Amino acid sequence: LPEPGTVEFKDVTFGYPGAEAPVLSNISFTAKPGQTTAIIGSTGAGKTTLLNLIPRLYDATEGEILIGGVPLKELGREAISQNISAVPQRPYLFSGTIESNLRFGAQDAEEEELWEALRIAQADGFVSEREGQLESKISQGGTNVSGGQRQRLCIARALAAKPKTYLFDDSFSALDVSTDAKLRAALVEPTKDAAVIIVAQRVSTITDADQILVLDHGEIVARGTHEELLESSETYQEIVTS
Ligand code: DUT
Ligand code: MG
Repeated sequence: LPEPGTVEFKDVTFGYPGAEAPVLSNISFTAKPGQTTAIIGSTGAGKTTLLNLIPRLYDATEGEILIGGVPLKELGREAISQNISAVPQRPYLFSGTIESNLRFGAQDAEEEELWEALRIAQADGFVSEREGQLESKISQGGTNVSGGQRQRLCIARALAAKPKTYLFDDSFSALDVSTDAKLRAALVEPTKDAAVIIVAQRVSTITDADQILVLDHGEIVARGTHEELLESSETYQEIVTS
């Protein structure tokens, strides 16, 4: 059996209910623990849709997705939520405290572990400056923190859960280039045994990924490392220079 946390797509095709054309066609890849798999492609290419199939927000129309060698449909909701942390493209905070938001998926974490997650996510600074710190109130939807702060709190929440698989949907885009670089450097150690799948807009976020999948109109049109794709893929070259 593949290692726990491994994500395998086997010839996956998906169309939204009621839509005529599929949004994803014949997607096959393996994301291994200890590796970063990056997905890049223009807006509407199907990147978010692909990630959303992993925690079963939707089910594949054809083909199969396996986690640690087990088909998603046999895994059960609880195992899925315990093993996979997803940071969605529009990260969501619910009304409560910073702590209650971080504990979603990490109920038994020590307070020190929450701070460690905040440090990695480059969020410890602004949390420690807020009155009440971990007890500071978050309004419904997280409207009383900035977009970049919300993104980092959601990354901290994902880290606190210590999953085997991480899904980051464009999670670094609201950060300035320097915070983005610091955060990704800090992520290396805590995610080193997990399968990490990153959707990115900025090529600089993914140049060191173990494999990059180039998605275009719902198909993987090229794959490889940054250096390989610079040589082999016109679509990738266009993304890099755009
Ligand atoms: N789509 C739907 N219904 C949905 C979500 C998306 O029909 O609920 C369509 C819109 C688009 C395609 O699926 O034509 C792919 O959308 P997705 O959000 O997966 O694209 P993306 O690659 O994540 O785009 P972006 O870079 O803008 O986030
Ligand atoms: Mg998207």
